Amino acid sequence: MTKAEQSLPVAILVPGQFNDHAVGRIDQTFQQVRIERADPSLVTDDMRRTVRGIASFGGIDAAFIDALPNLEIIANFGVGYDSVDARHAAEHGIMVTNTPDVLTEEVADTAIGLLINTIRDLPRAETWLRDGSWAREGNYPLSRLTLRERSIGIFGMGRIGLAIARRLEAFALPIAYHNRRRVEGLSYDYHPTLKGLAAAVDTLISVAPGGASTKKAINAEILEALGPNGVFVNIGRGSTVDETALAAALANGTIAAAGLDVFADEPNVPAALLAAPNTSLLPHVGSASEHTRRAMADLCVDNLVSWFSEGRALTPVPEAEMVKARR
Ligand code: NAP
Ligand code: 8YV
Repeated sequence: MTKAEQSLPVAILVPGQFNDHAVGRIDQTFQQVRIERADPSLVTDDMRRTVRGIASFGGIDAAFIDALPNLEIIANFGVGYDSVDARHAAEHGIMVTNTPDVLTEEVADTAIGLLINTIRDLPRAETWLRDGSWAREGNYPLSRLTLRERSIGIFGMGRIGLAIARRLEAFALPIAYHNRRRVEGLSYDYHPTLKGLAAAVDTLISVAPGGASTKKAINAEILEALGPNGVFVNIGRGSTVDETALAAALANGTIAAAGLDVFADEPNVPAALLAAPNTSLLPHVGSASEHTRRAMADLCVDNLVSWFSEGRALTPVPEAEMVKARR
C-alpha cells in the first residue's frame, strides 16, 4: 500500500463475487460498496450520488453505466473486457482499464497443457489409472492423435498468442496466424482470412477476444477447412465459436478433437460437448493460479489508485485512451 492509497475518500462499487485480494485492497484504500450484481434496479440513491469507480469481473452494460452519474472509471479484472460496454463508457468520458501482460505467461502455459491433453488424451488416461482400469484391464489404449508433424495456426496473435507461439517453437512445429493486421517483424506465415489459416494448418488455437467482430467466427466452414485430422483449442472466448457447429463437427468426424477452456454461456457447457469422447474441457482456468490472479487483482486496484491519486490510468483499454480524469 502506498502513502497515497491510505486516504482516498472515494466510493468504489464491487458487483457480485470478487477476488479476495482485490476486495481486501479496495477495503483498505477506498470506501467499498458491495452490490449483488451489476443491475441498474439495485442501484440506490446513495450509490448514484457517491460511486465514482467500479471494480468488476465484467458484465457492465450501458444501462448500468447510465445508472451511476458520477462514475469515472471501470477497472475490469481480466484482460478480456468484451462484457464491458467500453465504447459507451468512453463516449460518456468514463475510463475503462483491463489487466494485460500480468497473465500472459500463465494463460499460454494453460493453452499448451490443454493442447497436449486434447491430443494425447491425458485426463482420461489418468482416470484409467485412478479407477483401477490399469490394474484390472491393462494398458490405456494408444492415443489416436499426436503432436508430431502437426502445423499450428493461431487465431489472435497478440500478447498471449505470441507467448503460445514461442512455447510451440520449442516443439519444432511450424506456426502461422490470422489477425486483422499482420504483425510487423514477425516471421510466422500470416493469413489475411481465418478460413485461409484453417485450411493451411491442422491445429487451430484461438486466443482471440470476444465481441462483435469475432462472434461465432469459428463456424462450420472454418471447421470444414481445418479437416478430419484437425484439432481445435480455444483459450480465448466462447462467444467466438458456433458451439452447435463444433459439436456436430466433432460427432461426424469433420475435425478430430477439441480442447476448450471457454464457453459461450459459462458456466453452462453444452451437453453435446460434455458427452463427446474427443473433447478435453476446462472450467475457464487459463489464468487461475493464486500467483497470477493476485497480480491481476493488484493491477486492477492499482488502476483505481492511480486514477484517483494521480489522474491517470495505468492500463486503459484502446477505446478509452483519450478519456481524461475529471479534475
Ligand atoms: P491482445 O494482445 O489484444 O491480442 C488479441 C489479438 O487478437 C490481436 O493480435 C488482434 O489483432 C487479434 N484480433 C482481435 N480482433 C480480431 C478479429 N476480429 N479478427 C482477427 N483477429 C483479431 O490480447 P491478449 O492479451 O493476447 O488476450 C487475448 C484474449 O484472450 C482476451 O481478449 C481474452 O478474451 C482471452 N483470455 C482468456 C483467458 C482464459 O482464462 N481463458 C485469460 C486471459 C485472456 P488485430 O487487432 O490485428 O486483429
Ligand atoms: C479471467 C480472462 O478468468 O483475463 C481474461 O480475459 O478470461 C481470465 O483471466 C477472467 O477475466 C476473470 O473473470
